Amino acid sequence: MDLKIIYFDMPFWRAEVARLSLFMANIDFDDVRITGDDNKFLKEHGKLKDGTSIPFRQLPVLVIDGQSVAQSGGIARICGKLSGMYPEDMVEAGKVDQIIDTVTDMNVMLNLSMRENDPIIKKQMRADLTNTDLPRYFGYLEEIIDANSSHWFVGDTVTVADIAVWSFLGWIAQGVLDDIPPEVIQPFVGLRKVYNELGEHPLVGQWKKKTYSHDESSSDEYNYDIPDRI
Ligand SMILES: N[C@@H](CCC(=O)N[C@@H](CS)C(=O)NCC(=O)O)C(=O)O
Repeated sequence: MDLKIIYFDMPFWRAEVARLSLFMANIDFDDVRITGDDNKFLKEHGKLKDGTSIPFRQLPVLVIDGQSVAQSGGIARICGKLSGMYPEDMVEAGKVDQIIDTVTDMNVMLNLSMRENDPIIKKQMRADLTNTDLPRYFGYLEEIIDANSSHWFVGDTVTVADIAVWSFLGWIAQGVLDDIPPEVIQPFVGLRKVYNELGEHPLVGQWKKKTYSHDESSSDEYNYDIPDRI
């Protein structure tokens, strides 16, 4: 099977959930990282310069044997099935989906503030995220972990749900989002355990070493490393 994951050159959860699950399962894939120029082209034409279809003109896109599939959730499910990190049981699978969709919801909340140009409104949005929205969602996620008998989100092994949360938390924990302090995660012991246990997996370490920026001073909201532990 020929697999290609197309995304920007950054370790954002939408792509990482696919890239890392395949990497951890030792499944070969082409890790295509496009430039700003490629992005302009795909916005205009709905495809890359090599003809690869980008259905909604957004990324990530997974290309399987020449067929493009868009949308982070669907891509996570396919990569999870390929890598053995997505349950076969319908209910367990739904429990993984609900986590991925919640990461999407949190991402969308953050996006609103990222698109805000007025600095005062943006600061207020970030304060609301820090004081209310993120802790509320982190609390719901924590309740789900607490209700499971293992310390993972679903079942007793790592699923793509854990990878999505790990990657999303890493983005927050790196402190690259102005006015969202990494400390917002600190009260959530169960979430930190998922993060730290997964981050200590040797294959995750290998993946980070191979692909993450190691510029500690970077304050780019998109180009960042993530901490080993939180
Ligand atoms: N609904 C899509 C959203 C994907 C998305 O927002 N991708 C962003 C990058 S993280 C993107 O392509 N942004 C460029 C744009 O929309 O112009 C999904 O779930 O994958």
